[in-house]
Amino acid sequence: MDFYAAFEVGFKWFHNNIMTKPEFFIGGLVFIGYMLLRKPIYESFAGFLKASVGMMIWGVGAGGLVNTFRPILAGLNDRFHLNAAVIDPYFGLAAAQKAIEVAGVSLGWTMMALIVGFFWNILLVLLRRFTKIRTVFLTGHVMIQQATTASWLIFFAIPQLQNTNGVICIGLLIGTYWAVFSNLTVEPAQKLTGNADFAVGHQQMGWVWLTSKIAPKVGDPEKSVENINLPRWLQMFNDNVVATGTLMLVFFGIIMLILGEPYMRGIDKAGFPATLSFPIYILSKSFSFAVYLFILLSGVRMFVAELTESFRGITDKLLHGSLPAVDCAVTYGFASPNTVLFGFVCGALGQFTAIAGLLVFNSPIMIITGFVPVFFDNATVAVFANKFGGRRAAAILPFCTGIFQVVGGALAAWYFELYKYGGWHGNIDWDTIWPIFGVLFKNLAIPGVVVVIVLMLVIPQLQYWRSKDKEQYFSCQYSDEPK
Ligand code: ASC
Repeated sequence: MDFYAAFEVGFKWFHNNIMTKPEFFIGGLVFIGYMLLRKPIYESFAGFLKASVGMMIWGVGAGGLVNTFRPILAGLNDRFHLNAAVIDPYFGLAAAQKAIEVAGVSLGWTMMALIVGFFWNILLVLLRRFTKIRTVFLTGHVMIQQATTASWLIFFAIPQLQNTNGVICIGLLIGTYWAVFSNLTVEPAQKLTGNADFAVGHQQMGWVWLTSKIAPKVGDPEKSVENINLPRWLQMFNDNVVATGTLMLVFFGIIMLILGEPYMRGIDKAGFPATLSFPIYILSKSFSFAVYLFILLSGVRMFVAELTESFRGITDKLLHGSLPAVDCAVTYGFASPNTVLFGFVCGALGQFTAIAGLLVFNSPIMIITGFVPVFFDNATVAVFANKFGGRRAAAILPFCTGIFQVVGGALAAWYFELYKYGGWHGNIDWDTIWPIFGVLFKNLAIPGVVVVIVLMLVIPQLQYWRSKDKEQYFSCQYSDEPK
């Protein structure tokens, strides 16, 4: 066998066994990271195992969500010609993966794009004297969701990029977003936490920055949410399971009631036997959402813990002095639980108002609230809004965010055709910034991608140019005194 034939066999094997099995791909990465950190082989193996098993558990949760709810969403479409999409990154991930598969592209490409993006982010930090970028995005599960949605935007908008060139394009694009937008959160995050030395690496980074700029104009930081006594019953929503179970009971309960018992019996013969009554069926279906989300989150926690440690090891070694950009939930430790709940409630009100608007105006796309954006985006916006503009900002800004999530999510699900698979990556940056990028890709093709990357890279230059103290910019130490 000559070299090329051997290479081809090797590549095919890698493609079929690793790239299309993300659990082993991520597990393998963790293993390599630990080996680079000179951990003993048995620890590296344990890391490989936990990351792989964590991703497999995650897969069980994600599959359960999609399989349970797709028939109900399909029912809405079938009976009322309403195209319903859940705005949630896990539904969005499942929808984008399905669309990519249907387009005939291997899901392994999205994992490759993720790796390209990660190393591009590191390179941008290594060159920070020129790029002015100080942060490495480390939130693994979010990176998977974002790399997958970005892949679909590119494959959808520019079909000639459904190949390795596309993978590089997507990698550069998503890596630039990770680097530039997490870099935007340095100052607000450092002010919030009293220089705890991390930035936000999540799904609402553009919005965190915007909030820190708008909030002082909306309210007074002295009048904080902390001083309000929220009713005790609201505090039950602090619990993920309670919040999700209730939300889904309301949403899917209404949908199933509208579809009606005979219809549900028709489409779900196995799950709805003749002996089971309709109310109990509704209760059990709605609660199974909370079950799958619970499974999914425990899987996520397991593999993210490994991934973060192995990634962080790599970056610590390579990039001393840069900040890690981590999950938005870390910021909640620097605010009162009141603020988090406040954001969730105001954001949910915003979302419900916008959904009512879609109904009133006969929108061809129906949006179903997903737990992750309505809770985590709005809680994060509230935490920063409260810090820089007090309770007025913490009420108004999440409410507006909720409206943008629904309207932007509906437009995006429609334009990028993911309503066909019942979901859209409904976090706020992905309801606003990314759909605009996607429209540019669709209309300008490859030059559109170049324009977006270049424009993003200009942002840190402007930040640096506008900062008064250039040394402070690179030391990342900010006083939290309001201006
Ligand atoms: C997300 C997502 C999650 C949550 C979690 C919040 O966007 O995919 O699982 O938010 O990261 O801590």
